[in-house]
Amino acid sequence: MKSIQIGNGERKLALANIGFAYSAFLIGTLCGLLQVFIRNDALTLPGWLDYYQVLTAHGLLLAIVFTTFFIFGFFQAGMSRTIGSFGGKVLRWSWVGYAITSLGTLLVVIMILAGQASVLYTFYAPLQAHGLFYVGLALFVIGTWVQGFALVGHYWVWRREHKGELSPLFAFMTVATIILWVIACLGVVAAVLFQFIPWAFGITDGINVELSRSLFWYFGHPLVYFWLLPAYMAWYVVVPKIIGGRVFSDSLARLSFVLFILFSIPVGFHHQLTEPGITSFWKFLQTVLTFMVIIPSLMTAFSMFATFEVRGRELGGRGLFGWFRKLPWKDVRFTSIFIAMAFFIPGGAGGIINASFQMNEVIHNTLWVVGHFHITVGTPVAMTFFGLTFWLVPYLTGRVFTKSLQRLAFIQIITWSIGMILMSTAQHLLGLLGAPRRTAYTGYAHEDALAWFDGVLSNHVTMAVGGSILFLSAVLLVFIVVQLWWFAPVSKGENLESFPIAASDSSATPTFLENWKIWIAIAFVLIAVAYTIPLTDLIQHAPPGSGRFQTW
Ligand code: HAS
Repeated sequence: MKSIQIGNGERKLALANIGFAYSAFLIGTLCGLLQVFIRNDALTLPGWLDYYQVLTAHGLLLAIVFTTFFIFGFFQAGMSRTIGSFGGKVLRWSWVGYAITSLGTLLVVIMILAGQASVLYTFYAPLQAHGLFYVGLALFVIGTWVQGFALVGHYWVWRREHKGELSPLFAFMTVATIILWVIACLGVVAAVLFQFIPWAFGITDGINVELSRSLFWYFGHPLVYFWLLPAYMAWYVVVPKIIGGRVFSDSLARLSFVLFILFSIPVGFHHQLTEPGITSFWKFLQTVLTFMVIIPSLMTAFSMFATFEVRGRELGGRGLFGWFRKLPWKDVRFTSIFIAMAFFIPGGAGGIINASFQMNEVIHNTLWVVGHFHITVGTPVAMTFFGLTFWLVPYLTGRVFTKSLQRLAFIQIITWSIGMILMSTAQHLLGLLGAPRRTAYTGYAHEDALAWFDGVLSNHVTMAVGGSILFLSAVLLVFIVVQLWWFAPVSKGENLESFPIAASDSSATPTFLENWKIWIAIAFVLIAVAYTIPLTDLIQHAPPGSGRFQTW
């Protein structure tokens, strides 16, 4: 099928988002490299740079800035491809949103560089950053809302013009992800506007610490699905096209996204299982809901295996696993995302361990959690984004993903995988032995604690070697992006890169799946059940507000 090329306005917009994402990626990964060397006692930072400053920049630039900007670039390109070119209004508002998000990011980064905000990406009170750091965070969220609402507006116009029709799967999933994001952000917006900003500017004296943490995690857990769902969009909609297949089940795909809207939010307490201010009943309830949010991921796993098997058998694969060999392993756009999926099997299993109350006691606040998020957001999500980058940037710049760049892309994904296996395995094992997260190098003058440094894999050297390979891989990726942006040959005619969207048969899909009012209403009911009483409790029985602490 000849590809529908993207309008010039959306092209520039998507490129602006992706460009911002990769700039943050490069600086963020450099900060990651510094982390592993400091923990290994191989590096001492100069006096003007602090471990927690670097860690804050690392977390924010990679987990928040890289992901969010990339996601919006992907959404904008895909929405224009599936439901048509943006009108002038959508485009204008998207640029306004982009400008606000960028301004917020710059403010946050300036505050971190100035040494005024070494509070890590969770910005837990009573650590206190400069007030402008929180203003920057608020602007960041507002900017994403504006960009998100512009896309929803575009979708709304399409639905008005296609009454009674289900929207294309990509558009459905984009809107579901934006709904999830907007509802999730309500928690962090409340904390930033009503607690942190007045406190940081001296308008209020104290802060209710437990309330601020609970509002953060109300946001913090669905945040991980805001990262994951665009990756799932690629798995459901892009990958089947790349391998020459179809979406396995349109209704299953839509249902899994609806389940994320329902169950990803009322679960934040599973990040606070060790905190005393919340009674065990509410922790239990939110843990049960956490197990519900695992279901759509299991549905996704089933759907992916089915997609691969159906396609592999169409290509002549025989026997139990013959179909597996028929998949297009030489196509890096597929292989990268397949490896990303494979990483999510241990990543997801680790999540189930974390969510289990007794086991959480063992791993909470240890390096295990750092290992967990590097094989969830750091590989399944990030490597899916790399896999998308390989064709999305040429699609937007009109250049060719040449054979030599494809070879480099293979080296990039393999080195990323090796680096991640080494680093995250060491982190998981060190965490099980009790090594704390968020701590610079320390001698731990006790022989049991020193054993952390001795294991074959469970040592800080392995972690540093993995981290170094990851950094080299990141530099290679940025090199590929630069080539695809400015230097690769310009494509002509049949060489033109297309945006792969697989056919999805929605003839048997129930239309109520696209009745957003039902899902938003149920989501709010579940949130009210899970949060009203414990949050009221935290407000009514609040201890005296905490003062400001700057420990750096
Ligand atoms: Fe998590 C902590 C529980 C998923 C990210 N998580 C974190 C933190 C981050 C994070 C950043 O309950 C640290 C936050 C901080 O700074 O303190 N997590 C879960 C659970 C899931 C889960 C139950 N997490 C994610 C995802 C993330 C992410 C996704 C980012 C994108 N997590 C927790 C808990 C904590 C936590 C506690 C707090 C720990 C503590 O005490 O601090 C589930 O959603 C996971 C379900 C997933 C699956 C996997 C399905 C597999 C699929 C792949 C199929 C593969 C195929 C390929 C088809 C059940 C879909 C075939 C391949 C072959 C090789 C054959």
